[in-house]
Amino acid sequence: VEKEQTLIVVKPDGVQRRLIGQIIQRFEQRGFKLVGLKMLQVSEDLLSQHYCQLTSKPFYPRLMEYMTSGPVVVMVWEGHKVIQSSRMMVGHTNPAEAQAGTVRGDFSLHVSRNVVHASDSLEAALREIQLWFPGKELLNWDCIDQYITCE
Ligand code: DAT
Ligand code: MG
Repeated sequence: VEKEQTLIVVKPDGVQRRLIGQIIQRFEQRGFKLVGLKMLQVSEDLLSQHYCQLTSKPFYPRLMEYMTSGPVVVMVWEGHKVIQSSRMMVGHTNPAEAQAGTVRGDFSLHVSRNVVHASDSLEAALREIQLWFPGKELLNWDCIDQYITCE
């Protein structure tokens, strides 16, 4: 059974717009397994570590402001090729270029309010999961249909 995991964050605009349920539904429907979930007001410290590769970008201050403007919902999803698949499900960083059928392509218009985060590589996923879910917060549970979705 494939144990690949990725970090998905419903950003403050997604929470404000009551999109949490629809986003979770897409990942459940696809067949992925939820192994961690929490709602929090993210600290600037955690966020600066999360976006450490972007600190020199001109949009970085606005990104920090946006991401700390309200609560977020952060999740870890597990399953076969979940990192690549969830990037496809989330869509292009800029919603104007995101395909219909993706979260960003269906729910957003502008890159500075793009509803959701998804880890972009195995290294990023490992790093981000460790950052947002330190210790032993993730659950290891058996899903009865995992022979369908994970092998
Ligand atoms: P992604 O979220 O698709 O992985 P990223 O890691 O390059 O994209 O950037 C992280 C976030 O920063 C992105 O979701 C929205 C914001 N961002 C990226 N490029 C931007 C830009 N040109 N203007 C404003 N915000 C931007
Ligand atoms: Mg990214």
